[in-house]
This record gives sequence, structure tokens and C-alpha cells, in this order.
Amino acid sequence: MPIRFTTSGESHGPGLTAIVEGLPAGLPLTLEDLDRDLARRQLGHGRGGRMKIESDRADVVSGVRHGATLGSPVTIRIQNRDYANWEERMNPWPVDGEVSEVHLPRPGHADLAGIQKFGFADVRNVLERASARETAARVACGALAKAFLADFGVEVFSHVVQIGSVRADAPDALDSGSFASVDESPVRCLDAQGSDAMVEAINTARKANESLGGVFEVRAYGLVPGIGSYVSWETRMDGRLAQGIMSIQAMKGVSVGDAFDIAGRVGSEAHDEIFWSEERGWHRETNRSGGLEGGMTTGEPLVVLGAMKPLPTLTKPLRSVDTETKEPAQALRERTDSCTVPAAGVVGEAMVALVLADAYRGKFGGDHIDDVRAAFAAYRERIGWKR
Ligand code: EPS
Repeated sequence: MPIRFTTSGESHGPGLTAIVEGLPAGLPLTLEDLDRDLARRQLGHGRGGRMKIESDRADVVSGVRHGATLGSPVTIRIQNRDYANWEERMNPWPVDGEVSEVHLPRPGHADLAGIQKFGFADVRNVLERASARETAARVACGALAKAFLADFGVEVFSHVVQIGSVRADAPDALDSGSFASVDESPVRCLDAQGSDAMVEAINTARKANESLGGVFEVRAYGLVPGIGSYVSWETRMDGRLAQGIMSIQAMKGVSVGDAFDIAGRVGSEAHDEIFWSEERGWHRETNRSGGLEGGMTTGEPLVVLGAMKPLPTLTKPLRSVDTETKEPAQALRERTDSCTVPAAGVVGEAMVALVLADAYRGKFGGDHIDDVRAAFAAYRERIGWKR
């Protein structure tokens, strides 16, 4: 049974819903597992006024009983507290008052192509769903995937490595312990100096009515080799993870390991030589591949980076056109965030966890978590995996 998930909800509508299918029965869960990541996604220097209104909580309404999954679809609801301020504008049903339409598409957002595609006059019909508010629902799904992966010793983390033009060097040897206090940095950056410089860059941008993008890195530790496959294009993990990351709002680039560096190196400096020892079994001294070879996990940490563009809702509006009059106009100005790269890292964790959890489900099968554990143990035994 693959893990599938779907989300629904508009940014200022009554709320978000997520349904996750394919988790085995008997997986222990706590509400804390879900709410912790929802709260982490709301963090980060550069958030706008909306985050003061929201306080995201997961309301689980199916698929879980007494703290364990039932094997049936898990449904999660997250309330949009801001709906109280939008009840007239976003009501599912006709309202008495006049609701003004938005006719000023923002360059960089889904607005213009969205109204063309669906035949809408009101840009709000597009922007409400295109908004990254939807990522709260994905993070809730990702928290379930993380709980499943944790049962197999897999942990997924993220940190921010660039905001605007400020790059921070992560410490050389990262391990799962390195991320213990990453959320204490206001930009979720592991380097203290880099963190300060990023905060500064966001403050400067905000004062200038600008927004900033950046780059986050997601790492997964504890993966066994051979997850994913080289035999068909859609089973290759590089492609599946790339889709997961690139499907996040405002993402414009992805890299696995040192991809863009490797592209400029000679072959002998681009790969990870293979070693074997009685104590460690198969291992590598480098991890330029980002933990994937031939579309499969190698057993080294998975390293995936996502590049995010600056948010396109600007208080310094760009040139656009009024879609009704066709006259030149300034793009819609709305309350917005100035930088959400720290939050995007948490969403990246969720997407990576969902892709990995699906691949684990595909490989180890089973209906109850004990079936999955047994298949996993048999596989580790067969390949002599020592970690
Ligand atoms: C978003 C715009 C902002 C963000 C929102 C995504 O909301 P608003 O228009 O209400 O100020 O805060 O993100 C969230 C609400 C969230 O939970 O992440 C956008 O246009 O994408």
C-alpha cells in the first residue's frame, strides 16, 4: 500500500484538511508529534502579521484510535483562525454585502495564469489556494510520515544555509545530533554568525519593502541502502524527492548532495569511494552523492537542498495590468511575510519524509506495523546492514 496524501483548504477559508492513506495499523502516534511540527513551521524571523493570528493545531478526526493508527485513512483538520476576519469575503455561501474582487495579478504568483486557466474574473479565487498556507496541511501529513520512519530509525532534519545573498557554512561533519537546537536560531541556521547576518538581511529587506528567498537543506539519517530503484524512471529517488521539494510553493530549484558543484568537477573528484570493514560494513568517506546512487539510497545520509524565490507579494508593488480595464497598474499589495525560508525548511522535511515513507512502505509492505518491522529486519539481515 503506497502512502498517499491530499490536502484541501483556502488560505482565508474556514480551514485546511489533510488525508493520509497507507500507514500500517498499530503505528504509535502522539498529538505532540503533529503539533510540534505545526508550531515549528510557524517560526522564523521574517514572518508577517498572519502568524500572530494563527496557532496551528491538528484535529485528528479519523484513522487513529487511542494513540495508534488503524490502517484506515487519517484525516486531520487545521482551523484558519483568520477566517473570523474573512467570513464575508471567503464564505462558502452567498453573502448579503458587496465583496470586492481582486483584479491586480502579482508577478511571480499564480494569479494571472490561474485566472486564465480557470476563467475567473476575481484573482482571489486563485490566490487563496495557491497560497503557502496549504503547507500547514502538508506538515501535518509529514509528521505522520516521520513517526512511521522513526520506527525504522530514520530521522529527518532541516536547516537554512542561505537567505538572500547571505550564505552560512554549516559545520563540516553534521550528524543527527547537530540539529538539536536548530529551531533556536530565528532563521533556523546552524551557524551563529550566519544566523545574525541573515536576520540583519531580513530586517534590511523589510525596511525597503522587499522580500528575500534563500536555500534550505533537508537531511535524513538512518536510511538503509536500496530504498528506491534504478529499474524504472518513476522509482528513482532523486526524481521523486525533486518533485516533493519542487512542489512546495515558491521553490525554483533543487539539488541532491553537491550536484551543482559536482557538475564542474572531474569524475575522479565527483564520487564517493567504496570501503568495507568488519566493524562498519559498507561505507563511504565522502557523501558528494547526497546519499543516492542509481536512484537508490546508499545508506549514507540523504542530503537535498531547495532554492526558494523571494515571495512575490510585495509591499513595494511591481508593474502589472488591471485585468478588467487592461490598463497598467500596480500589483496587489497585501499583508505578507518578508521571508519564509526557515518555514520552508520544515515543509521540506515533511515532503522528504512523505516520499521516503512511501518508498519504505513500497519496499517492506505489510498491514500491521509488526509486519513491516519483520520485513525490515529480514532485509537488514540479508544485506548484512550493521548500522
Ligand atoms: C501567504 C501570505 C500570508 C502568509 C501565508 C501565505 O498570509 P496573509 O495573506 O494572510 O497575510 O502568512 O502563510 C500562512 C498563512 C501560513 O500558515 O503559512 C501567501 O500568499 O502565500
